[in-house]
Amino acid sequence: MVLDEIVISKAIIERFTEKLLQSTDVDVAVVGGGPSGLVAAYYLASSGKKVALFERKLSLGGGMWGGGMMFNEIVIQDEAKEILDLFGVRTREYSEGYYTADAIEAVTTICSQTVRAGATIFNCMSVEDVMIREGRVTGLVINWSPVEMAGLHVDPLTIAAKNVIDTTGHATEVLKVIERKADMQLATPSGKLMGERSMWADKAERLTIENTRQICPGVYVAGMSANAAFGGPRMGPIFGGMLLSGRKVAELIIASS
Ligand code: 48H
Repeated sequence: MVLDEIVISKAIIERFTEKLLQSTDVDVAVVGGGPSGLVAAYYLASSGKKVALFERKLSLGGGMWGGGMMFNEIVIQDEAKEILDLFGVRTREYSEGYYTADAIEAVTTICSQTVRAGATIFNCMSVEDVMIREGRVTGLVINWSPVEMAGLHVDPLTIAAKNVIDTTGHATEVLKVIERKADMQLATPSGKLMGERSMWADKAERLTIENTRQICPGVYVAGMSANAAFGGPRMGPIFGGMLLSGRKVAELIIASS
């Protein structure tokens, strides 16, 4: 067989365009491909929702690759073990209620299962704005991350989404845009972004689940972003809360539709 570079190019362009066109109108748009976003996308796609996930970086996985301080092992607690079991990520008990998993196995396995469940993942794409109609967020404004990084003046494209999930981690990027540009109250005690507090693993892990909810019409918040939005503390390198939060936000969206 003689390989033809033009066939290769056309295959990529056509197949990618198919994915992008199919994602111009989705049930759920997930912003951020860290553990909470990936898990949310997995459960939503598994339940039959049309899901697109946008990740700024080339690689998915967010803060999970590096475990704690680049020691690439993660810790999860008892309650989250069933989620890693479901994905097929192997765990080892460290002491009662604490389990470890290889960070690389966790990221790659969760990512692969999420794509196979039917979620469409766009890497190297950043969400820079939202679309609002009649007091509800109805879509996202997206652009290539290298455009953002180079500061190029290139206009973005837009996709429609019945629900948006901010799983952008510490940065709460979608919520920051909403706070800056829209006259919208967030469902926090102050109506504004509260900001993340200092490390307290036990409290933070519980609050991550509690703070996983709809935060304004059309937008849910999950993962680290939920704690940063509601003024909760950080938890350090324990990832059970992120997995449980991803599952909870998916359940909330499934129950509401
Ligand atoms: C597209 C974006 C945008 C944007 C950001 O940080 P993450 O891993 O998020 P979580 O909440 O799933 O997990 C948090 C965890 O990794 C962590 O940091 C912990 C447990 N910290 C504890 C502590 O004490 O420090 O992933 C968020 C992802 C990243 O990959 C970003 O690149 C991406 O979102 N992202 N993608 N458009 N505007 N903003």
